[in-house]
Amino acid sequence: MAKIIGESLPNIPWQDRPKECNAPVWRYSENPIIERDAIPSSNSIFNSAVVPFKGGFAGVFRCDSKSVSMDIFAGFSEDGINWEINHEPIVFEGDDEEILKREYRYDPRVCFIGDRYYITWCNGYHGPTIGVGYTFDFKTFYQLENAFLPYNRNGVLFPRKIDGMYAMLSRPSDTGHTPFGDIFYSVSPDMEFWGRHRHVMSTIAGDTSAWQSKKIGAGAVPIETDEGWLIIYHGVILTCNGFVYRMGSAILDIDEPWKVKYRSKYYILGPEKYYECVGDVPNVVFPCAALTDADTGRIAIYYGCADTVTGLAFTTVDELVRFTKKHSL
Ligand code: BMA
Repeated sequence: MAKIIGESLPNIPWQDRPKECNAPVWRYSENPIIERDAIPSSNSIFNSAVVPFKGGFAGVFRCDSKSVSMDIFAGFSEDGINWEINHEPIVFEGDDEEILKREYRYDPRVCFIGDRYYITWCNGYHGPTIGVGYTFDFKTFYQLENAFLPYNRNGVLFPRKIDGMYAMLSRPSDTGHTPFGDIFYSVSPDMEFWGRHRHVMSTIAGDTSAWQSKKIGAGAVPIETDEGWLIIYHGVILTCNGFVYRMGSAILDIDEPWKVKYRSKYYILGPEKYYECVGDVPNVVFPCAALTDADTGRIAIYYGCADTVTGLAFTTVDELVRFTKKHSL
């Protein structure tokens, strides 16, 4: 039995796997949990991240407005399923006006480290790069330096220091919709200066695992397990009708996370349901967060659906580790 190394979360949202389902990840029966118009200004609410907070849950949500401006909003929930999202976007405080200038912000991740909740997101600064900020209470937010030069997306922090350094996965990209992309690992002593960049994993050429043949990007904050860091990421194939986004899993070495121990050849969730296949951008499932309960091994995955609504899906550490090892490339 694989084990999560982390906190217990007895109130993690949960549903047992339906009897007829033999997939490694199964959807919440009432998906989507957040509709596109959950706040008055929103066109869509999707690629978003949540964490346990004060006995309930808090999160940072990507809400695109009715002018289709991309921004990030704080939200709160008692059960992780029913969310109250603020009607105004996050306003960051910080030391440097240059960094606080807002172009656009999207695809947030939230990671608790030490005494605070760090937020990373795709931040417009003469092209997309990785914005970094933090909060203690989801009311006041502080913005730090961008982690990297543009162009970069999918910056995802590890939930603890590794070898004395903060650590982050990211995906160097381009100004547009990036028809390429591999995952890299970088470290920082202070959350400001990032370096010692290491290649983690590339796309898979040919038809061995074609769902991840075009580009890949880290999704949820890595889950520490006794087998290594379990990561849930997205993989993309280019079809005659454009990109299709699916969810995959891999296990990274615990001390040297740029070393991939196992990586599933098969996707763990793909766009199949109506709300995943039809929306502003069809055929997208895009994971940005996972809640975990170390006592039961339960994992609840939050993912964007068709760039329009937010879905919830479940698995267990044992199931996902077993699947990833059994079908490893
Ligand atoms: C990526 C990002 C995501 C989005 C996805 C599918 O490049 O922009 O925010 O969900 O494309 O459109």
